[in-house]
Amino acid sequence: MEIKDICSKFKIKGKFIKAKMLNSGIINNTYKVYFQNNDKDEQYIIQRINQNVFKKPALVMQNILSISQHLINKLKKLDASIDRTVLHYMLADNNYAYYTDEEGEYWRCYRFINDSVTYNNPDDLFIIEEAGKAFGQFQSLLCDFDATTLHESIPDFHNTKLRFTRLFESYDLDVAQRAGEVQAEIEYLRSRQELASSLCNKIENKLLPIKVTHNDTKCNNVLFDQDTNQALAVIDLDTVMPGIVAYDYGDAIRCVAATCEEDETDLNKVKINMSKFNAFTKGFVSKVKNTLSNEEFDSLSDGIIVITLELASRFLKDYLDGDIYFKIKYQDHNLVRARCQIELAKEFERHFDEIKKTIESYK
Ligand code: GN1
Ligand code: MG
Repeated sequence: MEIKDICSKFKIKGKFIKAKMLNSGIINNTYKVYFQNNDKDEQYIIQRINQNVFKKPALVMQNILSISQHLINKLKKLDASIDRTVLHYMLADNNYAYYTDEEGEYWRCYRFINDSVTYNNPDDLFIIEEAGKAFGQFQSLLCDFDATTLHESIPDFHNTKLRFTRLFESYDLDVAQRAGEVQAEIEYLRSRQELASSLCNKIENKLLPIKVTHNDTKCNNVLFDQDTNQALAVIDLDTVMPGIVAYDYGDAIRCVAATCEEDETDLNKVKINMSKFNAFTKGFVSKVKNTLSNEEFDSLSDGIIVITLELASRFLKDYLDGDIYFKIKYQDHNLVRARCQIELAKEFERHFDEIKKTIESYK
């Protein structure tokens, strides 16, 4: 089905002009579509939800709508504008916030926020601090949302303990005959298994509270105003689920403080930029500090390493399974990604004391 035909299933006003595929994200397919409505140019985002990853897309949409409504209510109470700070989903003809095509694919559509931009790997510390504030505010606005009412869109998404077990199972099974190439990586991850399990253990022992978490806190999931660079909205709410704050904070730092892309091949370039780490942490903590317990605060630094180890284990498992989960651009892409994340985890370990002190200093 053409994107134009998909658009016609949603209650979008005006005339379809064109569609452009966007290359962000390694899970869903995303298009920007251009409409003309009474001489005004209007843009929307159309996305096909990846059902290999999200088994129950309708429930994912239910999560997104209830979270968005909560954000809208809270922002209104704060007298903040909701026009550009929350995504507004378009209803399909059947009044659902998604359309299912003949092949059973799920599509959704939301209004593109005017004059907004995203940044993959920004260097500007103002932008990074803004990203920290955006994810911190997201967390604090949702701290009174009952997380148990959310559908677990990907079960055990951040169950790092289980992720490790599954990695070692894939290694033993070796369906793609690649185990021979990953000895060093497996050895390193085995040596970090206990550390990687530490936050799961705290959850099991009820030392960390379960809250609403975003679970994909990459910088490019924040929209910024293109003129002022102020953060506007947090996007990509597919993986909003019950979780712990340390994973959201950790994942953001993993992404924003690295000096390279997630799939850097030259491991000498995999470093942490402490100024970027500082800027994000300052913004994030300023928004969450009144909502976190001491235990939660303490877990933030661990979150950085644990999530990096977790992603390394996921990339490596996918490589061993024959690349069935993440989209790849070349044959060894998942192995390259895993190696890069392992190097990054080592970097975080080397800077751990400084990281801990900095977080404390913003408390
Ligand atoms: C995936 O597709 P994207 O970029 O939104 C993944 C995240 C990973 C990320 C790594 C549902 O997110 O968990 O951190 O790739 N999302 C899912 O780039 O698996
Ligand atoms: Mg995502």
